[in-house]
Amino acid sequence: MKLTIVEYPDKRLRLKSKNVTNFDAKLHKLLDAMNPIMINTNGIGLAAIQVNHAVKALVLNIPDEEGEQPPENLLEIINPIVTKRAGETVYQEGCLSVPKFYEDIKRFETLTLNYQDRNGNTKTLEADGLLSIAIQHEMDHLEGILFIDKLSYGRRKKFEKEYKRMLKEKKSS
Ligand code: QAP
Ligand code: CO
Repeated sequence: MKLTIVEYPDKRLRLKSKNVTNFDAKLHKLLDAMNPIMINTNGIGLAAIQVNHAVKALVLNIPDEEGEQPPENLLEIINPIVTKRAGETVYQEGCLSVPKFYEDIKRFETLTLNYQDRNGNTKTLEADGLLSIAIQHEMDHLEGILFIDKLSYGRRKKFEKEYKRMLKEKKSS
């Protein structure tokens, strides 16, 4: 399956993703294709909507202490629901769909999540640290929300100006 990353300001990023109902070969193919594109583009998390599939599927691979992302650390999350959230944390986030921009975003510090794996088995996960932040970022994608939507008016304006300039330079090069 050939996938490409959908980039801001593409309107497809605003679609609301639908629940996965069939845990079939088609879903497995999508997940199997999302993992390498995330790794090869230096990502730590990717939602299916970012590769033009509006379904509630995420892949995550948080780098270990050596900064490595071995395949056994891959986390596939389908149909997530947050059941608990607590605390507050700020982290400089980026997004594969908003290349080259990083901004401080406030998130919950810890979460408890119910989700399904690729075979439809129900799972529970308690997350903190970067995993918790990444899950919240990716779950926002399922609602059509980007991290830049959480910026103050002033910082959003500054982002739009810089991003437009970058797109222009990209076009002319
Ligand atoms: C979401 O983001 C995230 O601009 C995943 O040029 C972000 O993988 C979760 C990336 C922060 C937790 C904390 C961004 C790669 C990757 C770029 C990513 C870029 C190349 C972003
Ligand atoms: Co993102």
